[in-house]
Amino acid sequence: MKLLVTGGAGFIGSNFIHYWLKNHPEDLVVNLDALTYAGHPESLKDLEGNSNYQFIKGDIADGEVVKQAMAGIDTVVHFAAESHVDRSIIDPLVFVRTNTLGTAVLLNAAMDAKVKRFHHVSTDEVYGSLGPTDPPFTSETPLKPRTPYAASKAGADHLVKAFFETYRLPITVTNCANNYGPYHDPEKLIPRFITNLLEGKKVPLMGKGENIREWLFVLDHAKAIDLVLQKGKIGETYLVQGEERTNLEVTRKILEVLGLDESYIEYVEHRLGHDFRYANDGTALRDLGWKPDHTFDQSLEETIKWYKENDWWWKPLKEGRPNIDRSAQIKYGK
Ligand code: NAD
Ligand code: TDX
Repeated sequence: MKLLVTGGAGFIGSNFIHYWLKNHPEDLVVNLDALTYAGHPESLKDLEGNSNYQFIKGDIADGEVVKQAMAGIDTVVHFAAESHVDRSIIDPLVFVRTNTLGTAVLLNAAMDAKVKRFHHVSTDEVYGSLGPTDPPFTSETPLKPRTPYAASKAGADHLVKAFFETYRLPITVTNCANNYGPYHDPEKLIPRFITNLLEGKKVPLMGKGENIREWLFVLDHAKAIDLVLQKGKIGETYLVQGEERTNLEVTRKILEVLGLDESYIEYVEHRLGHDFRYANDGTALRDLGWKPDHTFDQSLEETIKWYKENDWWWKPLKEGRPNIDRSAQIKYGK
């Protein structure tokens, strides 16, 4: 099989490529990535010289580049996106361009190239925010995004579905819970908190840490996509479930593993429009045969160990990053 992976230099994409070449060593993987601030080629440096791996530096919103990258491809796995909610609050247009327009450009080229499958990697955030006792999202839940990031991803989800309904492009979609694991950019909650603590700094926990997310180890997400590529129904959306935790529970677990106390928590203001809770009904995927290999507590410990042993990877990424906390968001809003 010849796979085009978009956004393969990012967190989930790089883990997916490692997973794929380990489990399908006969396949060819072409990675199309623009190498934005979130693209880290070092995450794939072990693949240098591997004849089953090719890298193309390019923008998914550039029709010419995409057309060339799509030549001879039978399966597309589309990860490329702007992915950080806080950044989307201060710079929404780049999210619309990459996440929505970029997906449309890819879909168009996939039609022309007559690919056998276009798999779109989406997020549970497109369904909006749940209250504490609401039932989890299902694939029938109407999209109700509340952040510029989620809205730009919801636009992409709609386009993917429209290309199936209108042109019968053979698509599948996964909407996944929050991932964690190695090569996760230190702007996101778990790697930010681990790396701050490894540097002796406090961790900025929004509100009282009461917001809830579901967490899934990144290789279990890769395994879910693999299964959907093999057994998923064309045109279908599959939700990928994780383990629910409040942000305070996640923070306490990281502190416990590192042997630190709660004086390292700095309570800060919520991001604008902070979604309270996401939760997914994973029945359809479990019915296909998926179950995660990793538990949150154990894999979080392994992830912390990875960050301890790989500061060469994350230290340079923390230097000179812009301030995107609530005060910067309010300033943009005015
Ligand atoms: P990431 O920010 O770590 O990586 C994104 C990658 O896309 C980077 O390598 C970046 O260089 C590339 N990219 C950005 N704009 C591009 C463009 N215009 N053209 C080509 N490449 C471009 O993101 P991630 O956390 O790995 O997320 C990957 C996908 O999974 C996204 O679509 C995201 O919406 C989805 N998702 C993420 C999570 C999560 O917890 N991280 C959960 C569910 C779904
Ligand atoms: O410094 C922080 N302090 C804090 O309290 C950060 C970065 C986050 N938080 C809170 C906000 C959220 O309630 O932690 C929670 C998780 O925040 P993020 O790591 O920014 O993730 P989230 O907003 O939930 O979105 C993530 O999961 C779904 C990914 O970034 C998305 O790309 C994915 O679609």
